[in-house]
Amino acid sequence: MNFNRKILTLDEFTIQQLRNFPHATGELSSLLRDLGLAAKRVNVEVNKAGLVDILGDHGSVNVQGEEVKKLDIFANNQFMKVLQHGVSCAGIASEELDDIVVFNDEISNQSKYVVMFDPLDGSGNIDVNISIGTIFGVYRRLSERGTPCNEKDFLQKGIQQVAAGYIVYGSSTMLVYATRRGVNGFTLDPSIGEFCLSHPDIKCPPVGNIYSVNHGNFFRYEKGVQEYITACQKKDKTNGGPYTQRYIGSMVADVHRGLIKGGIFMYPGTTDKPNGKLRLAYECNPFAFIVEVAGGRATNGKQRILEIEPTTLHQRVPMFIGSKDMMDELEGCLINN
Ligand code: P6P
Repeated sequence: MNFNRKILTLDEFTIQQLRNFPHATGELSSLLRDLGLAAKRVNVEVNKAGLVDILGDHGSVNVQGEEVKKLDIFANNQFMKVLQHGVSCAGIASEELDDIVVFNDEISNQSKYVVMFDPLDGSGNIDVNISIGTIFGVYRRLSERGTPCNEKDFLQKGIQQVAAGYIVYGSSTMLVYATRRGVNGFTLDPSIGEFCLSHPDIKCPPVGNIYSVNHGNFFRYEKGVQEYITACQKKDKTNGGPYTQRYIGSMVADVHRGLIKGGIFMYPGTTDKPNGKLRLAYECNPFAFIVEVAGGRATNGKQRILEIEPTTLHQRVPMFIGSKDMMDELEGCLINN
C-alpha cells in the first residue's frame, strides 16, 4: 500500500482546481465547500436516524403532495442556511419549497450563482435504512449582480449548469460533483470529518449489464420501453449479456451505481403519468450533466435532458440515463415504435 499517497480533501481539491484557473474568483470553489459542509451535517443525522426522534413523518406535505419526513426538512434547512451564509449564492430552489428563496441581502445579491437542490431524495427509504441522497445543480444567475435573483434564474436549461453533484448517504457517504472539466468523487472519512478524493476523473463505462427500472409499471410504459426491457431480459452470452435488473427506488443510489459500473436507469412516463415522476430541475438536470460529462447520455426519450426548456420550477419529465451504448440501444427501440 502506498502510504505516501497524498489524500486530497474536497477543500484542497477545489483550491487546487482554483489554482489551475488564476482568473477564477473562487466563488464556485467556495460554494462547493459550503455544500460539503452541509452534507457532513446531514450525514450525522442520517447516520443516527434510527436513534433519535428525527424519523417518521413530519406531518406536512410538500409541493409534490408527498409526506415530508423530518430529515427532509432538516436537510433542506441545512443546505439553504449554509448557502445563505456563504458568499457565492444569490438564492435557491428546493424540492421541499413551493417557490424560490431569494436571499436578498447585500452579499448574496452580489453573488454569481443560484443553486437548485433536492435535499433528501428517496426519503421514503429513510425508515428502512436504504441509501438516500442529496442532488444539486449550480447555475450562473441571469439577473444583474447587485440585485435580488428572480424566477428566470431558476428556469434555465440544464446545459447552462456550471456544476452539478450529489451526495449518497450509503454504506459510505460520498460526494460526487462535476464541472465541465470532469467528474470527481469524494468519500467521507469520519475519522477526520473530511470528504477525501477517492474516485478521481470518473468515466461512465460505455456499456454495462445492469438495467434499473420499476417493473411494477411495465404494462403502463410505452411500447418502445417495453421492447427495450424485454430485450434486456433476453440478453445472454451470445448478445452482450446476461443482464441483471437492480432497482433500489432511490434515484441517487441507482444512478450512482450506473455511473461507476455502467448500466441504464429508467423512470419512463406511464399511461396515467406521461411525464413520469422525476423533477427536471433538481433531479434530472444535475444527473444528466454529471453523466454526460462522464461520457454517458440522458434523455426524456425524445431529446437530451439538458436541452429541455423549463416552463415551471417543479415540472416532471421521463428520464432515461446511463451508459452510451445502452442508451443508443434504447433509443433504437423508442424510434421504432
Ligand atoms: P417509484 C424517490 O421517491 C424517487 O423520487 C427517486 O429517488 C426514485 O428513483 C423514485 O422516486 C422511485 O419511484 O415510483 O419507483 O417508487
